[in-house]
Amino acid sequence: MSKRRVAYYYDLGTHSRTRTTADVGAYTYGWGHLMKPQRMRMTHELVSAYGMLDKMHILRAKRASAESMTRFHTDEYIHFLSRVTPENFRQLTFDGTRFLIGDDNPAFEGVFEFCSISAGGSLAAAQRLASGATDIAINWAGGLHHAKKREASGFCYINDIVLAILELLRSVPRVLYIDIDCHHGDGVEEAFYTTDRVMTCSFHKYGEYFPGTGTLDDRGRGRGKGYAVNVPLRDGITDESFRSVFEPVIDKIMEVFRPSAIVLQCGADSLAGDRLGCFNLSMQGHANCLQYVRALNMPLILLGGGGYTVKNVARTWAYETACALGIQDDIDPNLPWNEYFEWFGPRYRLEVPPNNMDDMNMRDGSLEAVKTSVLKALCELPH
Ligand code: ZLV
Ligand code: CA
Ligand code: ZN
Repeated sequence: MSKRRVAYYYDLGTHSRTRTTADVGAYTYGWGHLMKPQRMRMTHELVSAYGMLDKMHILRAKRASAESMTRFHTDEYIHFLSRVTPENFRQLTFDGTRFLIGDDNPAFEGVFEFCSISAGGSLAAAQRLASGATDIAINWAGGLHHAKKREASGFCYINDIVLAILELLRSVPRVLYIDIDCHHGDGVEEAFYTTDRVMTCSFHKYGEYFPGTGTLDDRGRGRGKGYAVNVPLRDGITDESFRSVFEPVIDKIMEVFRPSAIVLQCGADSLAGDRLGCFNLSMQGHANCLQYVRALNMPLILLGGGGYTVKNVARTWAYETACALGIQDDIDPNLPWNEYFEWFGPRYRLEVPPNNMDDMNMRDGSLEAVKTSVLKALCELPH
C-alpha cells in the first residue's frame, strides 16, 4: 500500500473581530536564540509550493487548553506558564518556584500560545489517528521532547509528545516512540520509564552533550524494565552507519513489542551541517527512517523537534511530508518558486548533502558494540 490518508496540522493564526493571533511561524524565542519557529512557516511554504496541500487533509487544531496540559504537567507549572510574560518573569520567578531555568528557555512574548499550538496539533493528531480517520498525522510544530512534568528544558516548555501518547493510550494497548533528534528524548523517556505500555527508543549523540542522559544501561524501571531503549552515538554518523543500526533495532522492537501505533519524532538537528547537531545525515538518510517506519503499516504520528539550520529543516520536513504521502519520487529536486526562495541558494535544490567529517562511530567497532548490546537487551524481553 503506497498511498495513505495523511492529516497535516498547521496553525495559520486566528483572525476574528475580537482577537488576532499570529501563525505558528511568527513566534520568536528572542534575538539570537537558535530555536526559530519560522522554520515551520518555511516548511509549510515548501509543502504548499510543491502542491502537496491538495493531497492531504490540512487541519488547524484546537489550541491545547491549560487543563489538557495538566494530564502530564503539574497545575503549578501550567498556571505559571499561562501567566508568564517577558515583563513579569522576574517577579513571578522571585515569588514562586523556578520553572524556566537558564537562557535556553526564555519567557518570550506569546510563549503559552506557542505551546498551545504545538501541543494542540499533537493532541489532535493523536485523536484523529485513534478515531481511524487517518493513517498518518503530521505536526511539524510538535516533537518538543525535553519538557518535564514541572519544568521547561532544552527549548521545550510543554511535552506535546507525552500528551499525544497519553491520548493514544486511551484507545490502544501499546505505543512505540522513536526519536531521531540528535539529542536524547529524555522527557518522553522519563514520563514512561516505569510502564510496559510505551516503548521509547532514542538515537542520539552521547558524551559531553545536552542533556547528558540516555546511556545503553538506562533501560527502564519496574514494569518498564527493558521498555526504554537508548542508542548512544558519536559525532559524524553517516547515512549508512545510521541505517545499519536503525533498521535492525526497529525490526527487533516490532518483533518483541508489537506496538499498535507509532510516534516518530523527526528532529532535524541530526542532519549534516546543523548548527547544534554533530551528525552527518543527508536528507535522504534522515527520510529513510521515516520511510522505513511508514512501511511497517501502522497508525503513525510524525512530529518535528530540533533543527537549527533552518533552510535544511524546511527542505527535510517538506520532503518527509512527500514521503508520508508516498509521492517522494514525483518531487522535483529543483525547488519551486516560494516566499523563501532566496534562502535556498546557491543551488536551490531539495537536498541536504553529507560532508566529509569523520564518522567516529566507525572507530574501534563502537557502533557494532552499541547495536549488539541494544539487540541483546531486546531479545531478553518476554515475547
Ligand atoms: O533539539 O544555549 O547545554 C529539541 C532539541 O533536542 C544546555 N542547553 C544547557 C544546560 C546548561 N546549558 C547551557 C545554557 C546555555 C543557554 C544558551 C545556547 C546558546 C547559543 C548556542 C547554543 C546554545 C545551546 N544550548 C546549545 N545546547 C544547548 C542546550 C539545549 C539544547 C536543546 C536541544 C533541543 C527541540
Ligand atoms: Ca534522539
Ligand atoms: Zn535536538
